[in-house]
Amino acid sequence: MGFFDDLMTWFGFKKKQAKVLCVGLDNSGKTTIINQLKPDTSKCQNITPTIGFSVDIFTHANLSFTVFDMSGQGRYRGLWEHYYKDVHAVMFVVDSSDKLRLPVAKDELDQLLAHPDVAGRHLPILLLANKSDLRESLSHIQCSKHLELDKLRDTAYHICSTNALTGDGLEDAVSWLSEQVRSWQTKQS
Ligand code: G3D
Ligand code: MG
Repeated sequence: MGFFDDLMTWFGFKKKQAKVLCVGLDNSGKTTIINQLKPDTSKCQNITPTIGFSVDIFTHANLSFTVFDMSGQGRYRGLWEHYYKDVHAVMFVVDSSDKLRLPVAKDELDQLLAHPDVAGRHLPILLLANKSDLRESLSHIQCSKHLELDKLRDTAYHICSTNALTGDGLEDAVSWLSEQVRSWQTKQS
């Protein structure tokens, strides 16, 4: 933190920063979701597969979210865990129409949830069952069963269906996240 940031914090001018890690398999819709959440002026029209990761910042409900859109491509998955200790919440995106890869998504989620920097810190987890517009997609309840979310203990989680192309479901999802981050930060301070 620089001198100016120190001063801003000292005088109470700075918004509480919430860092949200956005992960999920490739093609689940992470970039499209983040693009929907950003203000209109910073939206990009052509979405290309993320190489490595990119960082995006947006504000919602007075919280500033720093979202690391980590690439879900296999060789980059090992990068995710280096960010766990610095974030305040995790957004996990699942392609609800990709039944074949749901077990792979579950495996990634299980590894994430078991990580000491996630499990030990009781980070709130927002799961997005994305691509709800597709005829073959599973409902968020069906996804929840496949991911065995009922087995989660000591973790505040929420799963909802989203359509990243239209933004349907995203507002509710991020409102939940804001609330959780706020109460998580209050408990930690
Ligand atoms: P990623 O960042 O997780 O890898 P992207 O995924 O955001 O790049 O999205 C991958 C593809 O899925 C894109 O299509 C994107 O338009 C599409 N997509 C994302 N969200 C939804 C959704 O809710 N519904 C539907 N129908 N499609 C979605 P392309 O064709 O560009 O590969
Ligand atoms: Mg991407």
